[in-house]
Amino acid sequence: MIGSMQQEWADQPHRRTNPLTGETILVSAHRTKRPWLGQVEKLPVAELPAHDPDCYLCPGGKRAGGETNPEFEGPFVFTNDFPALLPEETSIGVTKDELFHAEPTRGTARVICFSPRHDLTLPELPLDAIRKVVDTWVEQARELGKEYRWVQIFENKGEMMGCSNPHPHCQIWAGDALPTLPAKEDEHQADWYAKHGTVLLEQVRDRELELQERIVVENDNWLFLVPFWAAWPYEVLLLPKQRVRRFDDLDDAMRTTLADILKQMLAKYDNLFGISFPYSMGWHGAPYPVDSPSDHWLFHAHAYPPLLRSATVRKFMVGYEMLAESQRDLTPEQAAQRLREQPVTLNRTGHSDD
Ligand code: H2U
Ligand code: ZN
Repeated sequence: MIGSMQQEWADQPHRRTNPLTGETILVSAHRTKRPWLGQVEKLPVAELPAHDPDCYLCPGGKRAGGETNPEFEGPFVFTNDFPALLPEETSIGVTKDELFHAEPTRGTARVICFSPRHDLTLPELPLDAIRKVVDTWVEQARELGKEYRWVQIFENKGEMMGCSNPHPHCQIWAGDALPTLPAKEDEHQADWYAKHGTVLLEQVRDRELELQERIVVENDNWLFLVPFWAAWPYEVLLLPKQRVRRFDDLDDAMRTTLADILKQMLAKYDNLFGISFPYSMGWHGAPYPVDSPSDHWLFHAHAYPPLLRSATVRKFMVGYEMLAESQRDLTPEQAAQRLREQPVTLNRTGHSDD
């Protein structure tokens, strides 16, 4: 019985399979006792001004593309000045080469500044401001989903995750192709649906609600859990309690409760090591167009933080991970417990909310 395996899992190496991707990870929790003489990360700079005149994401900021940002008051969306995808048709055709396959692709990229405040991350914003960010995600997904098959909304937070600017923001890359990871998730969810007639992630959610071993925080409409198959130490998965396929399906109540649970989960992250917690977080829903087959899909978000043991000790996905498969030291159950113990409001001081 899975519910009683916690101790064995913590003591003995084993492998777990991610049903969304088919990938397997190695769990070897007994290794956390080993001595550490490795890299110590520098702590992120704590104090930021509410407005930075040199910031290209602040109201009135000058961007690399030559434009000046308006004096925005809520979330502000603009087309990325260095987009990885371009909307124009290209002259590239599909190569008829089995060994060197290439194909054209179209798309666009945007940036969303969460708010005019240079210094307030998502969990530090008031609830109504986070709700506006949620509304912006929904609007953007809807709009771009009319033209593109996949709309990837994601946030890189913190220098450790390659974030270029501390002004809280996220990115959208939308394109006509279904990228590798969502394509795997689509395939595995479709296979599950064909085999069982149920929705894979709804089954996971219901089991987790029964077991209460890996759930971190929940409210009326949502829950955050550390997935059974998590690869990153404090990786979490957000699932809805209702049948939601994509951003488009979120009603008024679900948007408000989404803002609320995000604020709580991200505050827990910050509280864990007493810093503004770095991560990459992003949203996955059924591919567009909205009328494509999506009964097998459940909307969700993944967050992948790089930290392992403290504000300064990070997990490297190197060596075995690059050459064999992902490996983790802490069990997902231990990670869930540590996150569960954290308060849902920020402990960190030093920011005024005015
Ligand atoms: P990241 O910090 O997650 O890299 O996001 C910042 C994005 O902002 C990045 O994709 C874009 C970069 O291309 N950007 C602009 O569009 N205009 C600018 O003036 C600078 C940065
Ligand atoms: Zn700024």
